Amino acid sequence: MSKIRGVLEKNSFFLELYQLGIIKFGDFTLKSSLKSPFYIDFRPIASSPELLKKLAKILQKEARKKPTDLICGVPYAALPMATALSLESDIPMIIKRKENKDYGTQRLIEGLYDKGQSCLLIEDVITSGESLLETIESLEKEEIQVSTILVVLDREQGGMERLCDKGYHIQALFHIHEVLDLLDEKKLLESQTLEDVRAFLKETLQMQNLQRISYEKKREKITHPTGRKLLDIALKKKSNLILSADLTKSQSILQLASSTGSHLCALKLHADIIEDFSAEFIGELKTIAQKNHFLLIEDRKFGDIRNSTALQFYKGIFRIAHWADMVTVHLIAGSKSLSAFEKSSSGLISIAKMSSEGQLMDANYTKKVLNISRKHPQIIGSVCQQRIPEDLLLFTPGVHLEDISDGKGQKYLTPQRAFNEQHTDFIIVGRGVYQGNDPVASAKAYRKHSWIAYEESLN
Ligand code: S5P
Repeated sequence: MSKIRGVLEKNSFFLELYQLGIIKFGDFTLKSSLKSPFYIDFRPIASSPELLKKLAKILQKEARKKPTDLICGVPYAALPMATALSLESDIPMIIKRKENKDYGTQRLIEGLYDKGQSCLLIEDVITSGESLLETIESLEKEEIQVSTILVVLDREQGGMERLCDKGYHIQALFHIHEVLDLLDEKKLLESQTLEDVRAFLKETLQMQNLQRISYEKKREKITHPTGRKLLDIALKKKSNLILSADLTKSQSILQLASSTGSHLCALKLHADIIEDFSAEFIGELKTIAQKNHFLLIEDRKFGDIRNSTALQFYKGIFRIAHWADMVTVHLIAGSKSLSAFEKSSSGLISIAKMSSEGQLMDANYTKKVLNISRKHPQIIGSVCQQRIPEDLLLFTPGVHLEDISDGKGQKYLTPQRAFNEQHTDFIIVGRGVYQGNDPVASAKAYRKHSWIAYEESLN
């Protein structure tokens, strides 16, 4: 209910912005010299304290999700927005100069800050992301770390993807296609104008290859046989659901696996939480997996030096190497530690950014993990909270049909958001399935919603 209220509030806020004249339709030439049938200009918001306050409140809701030391706005249009957010949140602001002055301190960043502090960056509109990158460069020169970027409106012309590819955590409050749908619903646009703008957006997307790619196309980019097998299963079963069977008794896991198996493309275990783990249990689980056509993932999150990792993978009571089709790995010990897996046919899933509140993987770390993952022949994809390069499979945990939190630091998003905003390939769902009264019905619902979300995200 509160989610619906949130959407309605956001929509009515946008309509007020629209009345202020922030979007104009006609023939325009953008900063990049690209011709465009619409133009967005947020500067008039500075003349409306009321709307600025409302925007600050919406931004604050998002900003609260991740602590930050500083706030900065990309000059100039985002300056009043950053100021309003600073007043709303009590977080100090710094100012990026557009031009360096040739007198006084010659600083590009004004205000009080310390090296190593984190900064939330605000941008009004993103097109190519060029202005954002300029501001980021100045901040990083001062050793200020950009923790999150909040954009008010995404023109959907490649900027978000560019920043994501560079490993930054970026989020937009509004996307132009949603805005067009809203204006259409309120009958505020002529149908010809709508058609022209939609055609323009589609064309620029195609030009830049920004639409998410289908599983069939993805299959051509993934070289590891396990990655391909997973995609084949997804296509055959029309399922991109990975069930996280975080139960502690082997019988409960076997029961869950056989009752929900026909809806899954993979089942994920934490072997070390199973109180009565045994080779027989794994044998039975393997049989269920083969019968129901799904793969097994061990979510071990390996992260030690090569020698210990190899022992943890091959030895001990779990003997993971003998049954796991895929395992999760942290790259914290460096890429050489991955040679522990070189003789195995298991696919590796790297952890590039976690879904828990306050997690410590910053943009730079994520960027390095993704770079290593792209080059490593055994890494089939990554766990991350944002779009990643399309030659990797994206696995998204922290998915729930409701946009909620578990009250223990897990941040959830819906399948729709995971597929449309992050272009995920597979969702990982645990409690959303096994904790309800009817896990089979839940697995069915997640499978259905996620497949629809995947198909929608192709358009
Ligand atoms: O960042 C992460 C990475 C993983 S693999 N966040 C996660 O939640 N996970 C795992 O996904 C987590 O260990 C758990 O097994 C599952 C999510 O479970 P849920 O019950 O919150 O859906």
